Amino acid sequence: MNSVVKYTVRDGIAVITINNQPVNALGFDVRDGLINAINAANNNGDVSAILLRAQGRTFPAGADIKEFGLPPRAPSLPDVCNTIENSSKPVVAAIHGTTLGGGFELALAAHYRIAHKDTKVGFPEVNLGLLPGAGGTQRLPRLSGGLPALNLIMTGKQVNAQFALKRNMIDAISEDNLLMVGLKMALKLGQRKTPITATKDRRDGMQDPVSYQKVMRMRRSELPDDGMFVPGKIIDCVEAALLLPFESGLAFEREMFEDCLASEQSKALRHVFIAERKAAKIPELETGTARDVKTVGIVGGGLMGAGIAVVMLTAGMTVKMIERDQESLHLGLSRIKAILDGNLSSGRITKGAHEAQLNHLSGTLDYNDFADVDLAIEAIFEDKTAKENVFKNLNNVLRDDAILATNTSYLDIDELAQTVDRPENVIGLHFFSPAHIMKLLEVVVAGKTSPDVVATGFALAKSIRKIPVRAGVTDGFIGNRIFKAYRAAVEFIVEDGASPYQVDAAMRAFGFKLGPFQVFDLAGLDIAWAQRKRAAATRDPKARYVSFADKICEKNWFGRKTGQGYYTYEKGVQIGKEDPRVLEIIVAERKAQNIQPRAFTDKEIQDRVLAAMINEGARLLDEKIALRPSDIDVVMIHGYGFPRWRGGPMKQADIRGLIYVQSKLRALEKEEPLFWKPSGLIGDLMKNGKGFDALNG
Ligand code: 3H9
Repeated sequence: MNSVVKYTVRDGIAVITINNQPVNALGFDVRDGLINAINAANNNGDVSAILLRAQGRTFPAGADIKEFGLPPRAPSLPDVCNTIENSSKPVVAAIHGTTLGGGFELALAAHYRIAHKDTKVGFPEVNLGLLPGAGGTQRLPRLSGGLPALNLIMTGKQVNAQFALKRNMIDAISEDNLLMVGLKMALKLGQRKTPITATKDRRDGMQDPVSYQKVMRMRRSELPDDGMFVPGKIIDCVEAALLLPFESGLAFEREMFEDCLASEQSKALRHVFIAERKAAKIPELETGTARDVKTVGIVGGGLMGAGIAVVMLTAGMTVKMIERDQESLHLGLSRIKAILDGNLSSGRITKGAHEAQLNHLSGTLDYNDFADVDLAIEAIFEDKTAKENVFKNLNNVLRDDAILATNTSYLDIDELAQTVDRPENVIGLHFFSPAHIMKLLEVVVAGKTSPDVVATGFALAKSIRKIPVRAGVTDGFIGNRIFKAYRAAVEFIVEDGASPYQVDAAMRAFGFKLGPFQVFDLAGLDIAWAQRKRAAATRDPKARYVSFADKICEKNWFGRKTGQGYYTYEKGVQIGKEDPRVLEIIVAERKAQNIQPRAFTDKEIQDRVLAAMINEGARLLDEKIALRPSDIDVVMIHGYGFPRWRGGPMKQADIRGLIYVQSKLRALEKEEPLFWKPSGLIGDLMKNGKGFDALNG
């Protein structure tokens, strides 16, 4: 039919094969080819039935995300699904891989669905701020019932073939040769005298409308108040499947889909989907070759070291952990074991995997035992001299091709690399705590890091299922530099008149799960205090310094771990209570600085925070610390709780418009010139009529 849809006739069966690698996304060519192929089969007197299948690793994983936002091109996906459903000859969909979104909708429109035993099906549209828009919300409830359909569409989860069969989402499972089994079924259906009921006319799943409506009501009242736009629309569509004739339900779904597609939330979520994948594309991959990493040495058995060890063990690697004394080693190994035991008892891993992971773990007090590791990661406390000593020890024992990684959050990796003979083997692998849960990995490329070592960092990230982002060397890399600007902005706001509790509430209303002062309490106020003290000697005297945080620390109020920080924490309770004594300290500091408190609206707080993050992001781009704006978004979403549906700070800049951001910064610059001075990059982009998106490539 065309280069991505193949049409052949075999024993009276029209075999239509989609071949649009890597995931057979349903772009224009595929849709066009499919319509032509179905029509050709219907017009061919020798064809009794149609087999719809795909080549490569999966049946289509959905509509082509990259086409969203471009002018629509007919035929649309709903047209293709309707053509399949209205085919005069039965269509068997033989599905495999990850049959998702529009791909699953194609299958639902067919007259019979047979899945390879390893198939996963699902509707991940919700993760893109969308809903299934090619009949999925109307056809699935007709087959499997309201609740299973709603669960699948609302959660975006993938379910396996066995589950799908039980819920009537598919009709059969093929153990192996899917093509042959599919052909056999097509032949059988082609010989039937009576036509098969099309999905649109089926009611198998809709036998209990009263309880079904109850479920709908329940679901609506259970909707989380998290600012997400699409879940309510999904409920409306599934409800329409119950209440309306098929054609009207389909029209309603289309309207809802268009609303979602045009929403800022969906634009932001689609941006993040693409950004996450783009982040793995870095220049070093063009020349670098990844080295094999099978054995990993970890220096330090604290929370971070233990989390990293779990990540490596989970990916099937051998882990050696070194500590400075027997007691610390025992503690480190016990931490790892506790996490692995938790994974076993929660069913995340099997007994066999748990046993294998423990067998792959060992501890030592002797650096000589690291002679065979492919990669050593230091994860000790943040102290330059201590880390340099670790590197010197590693330098003495590691193989020439072994990689030395540091998990430092702030220290200068170029300086650290000078302590070893082979600086080209030195890299930063900045995990986020807890390392076995957080998805982000900043891969920090120092001045002399070789492309092979960078390529290894990215390959490693893939095998341990992390999202890697390339960063250059600077104090705090990408994430902590922006977080520092975030901290400064909210401290200024509080010193100028807002309470930490108002700031927290405003940022939660923006979409963060925790406000910044809650995060400070969680991380420990003493850590930032120590950093402030270290930086005191080199701080620009013209820079504004907010002192209430120091005053709180001077009382030994270090946050959650001490039961008192900006909030008071009762034993065993995670959520802190507001504390008037904290407000008194802030009021006293304002007086001492001669600051007349003023009122802030929540929007003003959000705008200032965003302006600070965007400006710091622009500086990072200017300094070439970050490769592209979308990388910054990925870091802030996966490492710092920036709401995914807002797309990240740099996407927010584009959504708000650079003129708006620039004018905010200009106004704020009058208050505090050093901090708020707009990055030159913002002006340059504006001059060329561009947004940050133009730099994403
Ligand atoms: C939809 O269907 C709407 C309809 O209901 C209604 C329409 C009217 N489009 O993730 P990977 C690319 S909405 C375009 O690294 P994995 C991806 O960018 C859609 N491209 O592989 C990457 O490209 P590159 C609903 C896509 O094995 C490459 O494929 N469906 C699409 O880790 C490999 O991807 C979804 O939301 C796409 N739909 O995971 C499914 N999908 O190499 C989204 C992938 O240039 N996709 N690409 O960077 C996924 O969840 C995963 O990609 C999948 C494979 C599980 C399929």
